[in-house]
Amino acid sequence: MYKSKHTLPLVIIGVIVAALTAAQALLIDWLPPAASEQAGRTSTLLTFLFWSSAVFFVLITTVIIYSVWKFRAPKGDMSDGPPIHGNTKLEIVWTAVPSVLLVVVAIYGYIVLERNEAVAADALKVDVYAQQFAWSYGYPGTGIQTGVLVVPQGRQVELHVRARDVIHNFWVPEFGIKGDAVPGIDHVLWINPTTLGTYPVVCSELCGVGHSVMRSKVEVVTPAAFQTWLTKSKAGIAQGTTQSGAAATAANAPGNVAAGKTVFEAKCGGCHAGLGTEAGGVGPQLKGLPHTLAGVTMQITNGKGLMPGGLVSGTDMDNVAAYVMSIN
Ligand code: HEC
Ligand SMILES: [Cu+2]
Repeated sequence: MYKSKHTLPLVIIGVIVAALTAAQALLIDWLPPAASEQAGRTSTLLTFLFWSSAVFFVLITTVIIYSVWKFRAPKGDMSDGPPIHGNTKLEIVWTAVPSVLLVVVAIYGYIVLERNEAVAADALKVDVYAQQFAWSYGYPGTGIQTGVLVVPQGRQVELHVRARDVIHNFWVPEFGIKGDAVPGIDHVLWINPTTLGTYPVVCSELCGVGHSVMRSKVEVVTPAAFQTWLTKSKAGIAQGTTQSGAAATAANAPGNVAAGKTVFEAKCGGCHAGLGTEAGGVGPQLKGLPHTLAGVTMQITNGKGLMPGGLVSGTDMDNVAAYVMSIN
């Protein structure tokens, strides 16, 4: 019934805008592959939101482009346009359609949130500590403190995110989850890892001069590998505290440079570039500085300036100090 001279140009413009929009939508990898149940749900929701927005974007842009071109004022025309007083039918349509869409989005969003935050009875609790400019993780009841988050595949992880200084934000893009780390608040996030692999942990809240290097890693391993890792780490701690030199393996004996390099990568690499051998990080290049073992140990224990103290202790401390001495 609205077949008019406007139809054909509108359709042509619409097809062009739709093609450009679809090309952008489809050619760019907007999201990393989902590695958790939560990420699967959130990306489906995002895809739904994206395509709903794309449809309206195409409709509205098409009408705007056509109107700007077709109904522009002729040169020299300084008069007002013809007075138009509302259009009830149109107004009902543009109120009703977005209202329905908003209700749909609200319900869908609620369902996703509810499922993403469903707590499993056997959830693994892990403490996440954010500080300028490093992440560290603790496994309650085990004494394990690490610079890399290790979690088992297929079991829910309950992360208790806390900040030691200013506000940070814990974000693993592949998990589809992020959450603020706020001083004084225990912010709980739930993740059900589905895919084995190593993913980046990113701070996504501007937290100071080292914000962009505040990164760490999360490793999703098989449940069996996780058990092995737990047992090994616990044994390492026992050896570290009891100083039972005889039982210490070469890999975690005090002053082991190779083990220290691993510690350095996890705890110090965010600020000291190139594993301490390069300039350009928040912290200075360590290679080539006239260090003494006592000085290095003191620096790590107490911190200085922007470098926080207490990042490592025990065997890790001996090893990382040995590593720093080795690159002198
Ligand atoms: C949050 C960023 C950050 C982290 C993490 C960090 N450092 Fe530093 N580091 C610094 C800064 C900044 C300095 C310079 C401090 C100053 O002199 O004001 C520094 C200085 C040092 C120095 C002294 C260099 C000199 O001038 O002699 C050593 C040694 C050192 N860091 C080792 C480490 C080790 C080992 C770790 C890991 C346990 C580590 N740092 C973690 C930022 C960091
Ligand atoms: Cu941060």
